Amino acid sequence: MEQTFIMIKPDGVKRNLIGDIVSRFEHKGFRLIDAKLLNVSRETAELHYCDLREKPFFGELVAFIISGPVFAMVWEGEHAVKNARALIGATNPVEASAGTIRGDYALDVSSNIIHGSDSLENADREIGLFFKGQAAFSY
Ligand code: RTP
Repeated sequence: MEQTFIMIKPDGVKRNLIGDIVSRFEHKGFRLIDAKLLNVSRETAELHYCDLREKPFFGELVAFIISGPVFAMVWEGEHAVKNARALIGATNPVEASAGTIRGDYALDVSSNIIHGSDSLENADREIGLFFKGQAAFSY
């Protein structure tokens, strides 16, 4: 059974979308393993997005992630990484299908509501970064 790391970004928290997004993951069949509301430090944001540090938008992305609280979660299920990415939709909301989270709630790539791990390796790394190791709950 896979686990994936999901984070509602500051725009999603400010727009009161936590309940709807959690509900979508529950209805899909995922199990919630851990969750918390937190302010991300600059150091953690830079580590989280370390693969993108050469991109021209890296500074803007880090500034955005630390601009307000995020809601970090660990969800478990079959093919959790790919199934979660399907619920989330394409990175650029212009390309995200209606019915996906980004397709329904976002207009612009720089404020796209939610992050989901893009591989099992990154899921493990991100869970470790935000939850200091494997999330605790299992049921
Ligand atoms: P995420 O990591 O947030 O789940 O997004 P992703 O895998 O779908 O996309 P990725 O390529 O990893 O990009 C991470 C985040 O960077 C922002 N971005 N801005 N201004 C731009 O052209 C641009 N491109 C990407 C997005 O917020 C994206 O989610």
